[in-house]
Amino acid sequence: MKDTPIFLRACRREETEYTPVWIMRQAGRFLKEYRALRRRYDFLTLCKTPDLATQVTLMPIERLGVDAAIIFADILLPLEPMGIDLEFSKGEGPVIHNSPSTRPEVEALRRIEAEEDLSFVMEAIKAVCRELKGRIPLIGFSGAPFTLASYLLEGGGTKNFIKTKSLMYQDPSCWHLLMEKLSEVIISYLNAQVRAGAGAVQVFDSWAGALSPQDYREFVLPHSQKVFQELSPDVPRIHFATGTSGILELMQEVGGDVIGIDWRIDLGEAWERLGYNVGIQGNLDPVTLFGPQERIERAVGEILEKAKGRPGHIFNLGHGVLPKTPEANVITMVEAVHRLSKR
Ligand code: 1CP
Repeated sequence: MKDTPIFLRACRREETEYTPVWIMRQAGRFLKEYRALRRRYDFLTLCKTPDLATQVTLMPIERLGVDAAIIFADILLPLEPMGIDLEFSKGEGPVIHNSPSTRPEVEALRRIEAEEDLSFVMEAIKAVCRELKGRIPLIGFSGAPFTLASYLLEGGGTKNFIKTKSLMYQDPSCWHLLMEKLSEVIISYLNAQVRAGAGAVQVFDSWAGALSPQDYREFVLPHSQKVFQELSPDVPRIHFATGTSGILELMQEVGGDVIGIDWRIDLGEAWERLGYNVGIQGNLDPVTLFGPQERIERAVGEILEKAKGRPGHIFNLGHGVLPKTPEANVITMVEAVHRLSKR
């Protein structure tokens, strides 16, 4: 089908005229216009006001020339209706003030109804889709159970995952209860986004690479697998994590039409390990975008060469675009992907 946007065709491993590209965190963070809006509104207000979230989602589309939009939201939003007190302090990271640490506290977490409890996200998705008119698709997203559990238990970002892993090791039944509750929330949240119009979904298990393969298999795989099994098969599903060289095949066992990788692994080798019956997304180091421009073009060319023009490659950064990245360099990258991959 010629009319299906190129990003969706690539997710289904169909031949495309060129390799599609979008970038993680393209809506927020680094755009001048976004930062101007952020001076007037705090982050949660932007997320919870559909008009504003719509505006931010659309900001990078024309300007960067990317092949997909991603809804402006955050992986932590579903935690609030579960009963979590969430704060984004002064552009720093997220902070949670009432992290559960006992079984009764885990039991007390609410099972949410995404369509109602996160209606502002669904309204923004509908509004964005009306504006995009099917020209390019909108990606919906959620955190994966492990990555959400880590924020929940640690109260924010973490280096060593001590509270998270301690719960796994010391009270596995409570860990599994928490993961089961989060999985249910994620399934409800993602399927509501698809009903609202999202044309693809990405599950971010950003920190899964912090686990040994054994722990991933025992404590994470069954829950993430359930999420993928229950996700609407009507749209492509991207499964993303970083630092995945030790768990790549396990991630594939979990599910996803496309596996997202970071720059610490060679894209050609990763795809060979996965096999070519799954798509691959990645994997430029975000710091490359600080320049120089010749190096950006060269690095783009090298990644495209590793993908060898096989159907199913979606170009992206290996992780989110960094806050002070020069906009011109992002445009250089997008143009280079389109030009160098032209078939
Ligand atoms: O393009 C976009 O901006 C899309 C919206 C988006 C997405 C997909 C945001 C907006 N956040 C996310 C996902 C997200 N949030 C992830 C998974 C992706 C990844 O691994 O990069 C994670 C781990 C978070 C948690 C989070 N929210 C952090 C990371 C903290 C840490 O531990 O490193 C931060 C800084 C936020 C706040 C946030 N979310 C989004 C933006 C634009 C911001 C910055 C807020 C601001 O403007 O101050």
